[in-house]
Amino acid sequence: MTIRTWSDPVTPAEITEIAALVRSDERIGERPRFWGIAVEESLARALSPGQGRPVRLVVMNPDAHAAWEVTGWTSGSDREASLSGWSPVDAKRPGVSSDEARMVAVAARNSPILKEALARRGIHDSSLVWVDPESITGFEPEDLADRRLSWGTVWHRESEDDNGYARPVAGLVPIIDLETLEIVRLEDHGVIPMASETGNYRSGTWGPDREVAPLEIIQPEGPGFHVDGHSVTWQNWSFRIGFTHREGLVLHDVGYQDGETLRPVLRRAAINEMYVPYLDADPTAYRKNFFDWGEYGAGPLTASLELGCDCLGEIRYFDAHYIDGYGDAKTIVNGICMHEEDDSILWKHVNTRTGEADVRRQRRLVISFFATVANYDYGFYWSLYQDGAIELEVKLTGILSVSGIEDGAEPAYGRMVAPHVQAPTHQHYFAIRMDTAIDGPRNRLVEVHAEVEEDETLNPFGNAVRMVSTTIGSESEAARSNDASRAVHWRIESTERTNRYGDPTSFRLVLPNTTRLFAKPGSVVERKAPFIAKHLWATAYDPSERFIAGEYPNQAPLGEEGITAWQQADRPLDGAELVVWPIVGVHHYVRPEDWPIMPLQRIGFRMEPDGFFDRNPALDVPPSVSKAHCHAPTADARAARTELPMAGGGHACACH
Ligand SMILES: [Cu+2]
Repeated sequence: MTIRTWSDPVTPAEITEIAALVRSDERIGERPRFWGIAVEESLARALSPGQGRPVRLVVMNPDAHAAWEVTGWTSGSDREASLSGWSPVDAKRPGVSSDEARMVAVAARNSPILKEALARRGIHDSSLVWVDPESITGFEPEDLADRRLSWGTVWHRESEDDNGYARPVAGLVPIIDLETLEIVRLEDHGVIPMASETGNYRSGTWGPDREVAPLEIIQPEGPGFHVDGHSVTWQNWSFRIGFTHREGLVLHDVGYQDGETLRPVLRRAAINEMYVPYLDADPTAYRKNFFDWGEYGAGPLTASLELGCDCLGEIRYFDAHYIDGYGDAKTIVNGICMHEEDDSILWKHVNTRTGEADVRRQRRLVISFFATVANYDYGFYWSLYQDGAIELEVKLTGILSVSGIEDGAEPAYGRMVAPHVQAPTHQHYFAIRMDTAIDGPRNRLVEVHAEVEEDETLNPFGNAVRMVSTTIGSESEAARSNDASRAVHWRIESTERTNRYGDPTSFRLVLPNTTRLFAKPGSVVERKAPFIAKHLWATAYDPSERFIAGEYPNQAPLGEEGITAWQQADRPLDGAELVVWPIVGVHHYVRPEDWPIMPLQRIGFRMEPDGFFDRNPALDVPPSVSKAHCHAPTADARAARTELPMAGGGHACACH
């Protein structure tokens, strides 16, 4: 049996024993709400497997307008479970659990004033109405600003199994007190006709399914990875899988076995925050700007892949656990998926003189999870490659967050997707946190760009171009912008190890050159998430600086916490325990084809060894051997296939 290590996800037994201790304290009142238990990693790192672990969670007493951050220790080989501290937290600011959201939704749709407003729109069965409580940060009405609040988007379904996000009830905005579950205000901006076309997307709605040929991925000898508890090795890579309430999947201690040496690359990597602002002044849309991780939490939003597996082949799943809003341990069966994928060509050359072809197919190990954030579905796929590269791919799908629109009107800040339905332009920003450990804990961030050689004696033909490297010396310089036209990229260097050319060993960080924020200075969107203005941030590691928008961004004072506040310390970064924060963003100018369900969009980034190795580290990948031949077989070839010898040295086919 594998003994739990410090980085393993919090277990149901740990959640249960800690929640029991919290419940025995009378200050939490009759109907406490819980949020966000996770292991305190900075304290846990020094522990031995099997020891009790430090944890932190939030508990709220909605009747007393009070909340606490509770710390404690789970039981283990060395201790009984215990609580160690109760620190008051501003009761407005803890994230909203799915259970709290459901309480609000039920209370709202049973509210007489909402029913009355629905009746004005011809909706008399409120059981078919959904009210989604949305975070209100920055838009709290002044006279209600000390309450824990939410505002609601309102949706109508034609039947129980209708797409719940296809028929917006336009013009209606309830403001809801999350503690008392009352609608404290109801804005009605006027009746607009409902969507007149179905938004259903399930098989058969729009005609019969097309035919597709079967496709199977078979690994007859099983997968190429080895798993021990939450520790994984694959090819030369090793890492441990973690999972937190706030971030979902976490990768710990990612290292690369280079001969006899296990060389560290990343100490920790996770999606730290997601920010989604809508860029439309419509009264039901302008408040839409969400910190989906800090205001809700990726952990509980993680989809069980039992409900619909999105991986193909030999898959290893990991369950994930979280505390629900009532303080009970919940398990997401198959929350994390890990599998190997064929990924086209690793390297190839044909010697045209001799006709010899050398080709190696690329393989990657993919560790992924999907979070369903109300209407949207986000997949997060970390890939490790045989050439030492690490990639994050974010996959966006699900249902657009739409608004109603008047007859004959044209959407000024969006696109029409169905009759009486428009989808506002919006953005999705993903803030990734990586605690780097390139060949050890001390690293350096270097920005690289291309520049023409201005010295004419050195550049007589005008074509000489330098790559200019600039060390980012301290945090005041560590808010960086991309510029693809100057080939901007970054290097994360070891300050302790050099390669055979005397250069620091390093990894290159390549980020997509995406749009940034357009909202005006001083706007809520601009002040709430200042980190989206740049593509890359860096800080010196501090265990208390965990989340880019701050510990509790829900109803927080705008822009006062998080990375822009931390960086004012201007700590030196050269040789620091470096934390880098790439911000990748999608500017989503919607297409009609994104409706009624959105085909996958992708965004992500790549880290690749850059002087980390002395040469291509994947020269030892053998030619692939496949039983299946990849050319479209002619009838003759099909007949002859059984007689075709495998070419010497395994010259199996590799198409691309
Ligand atoms: Cu979008």
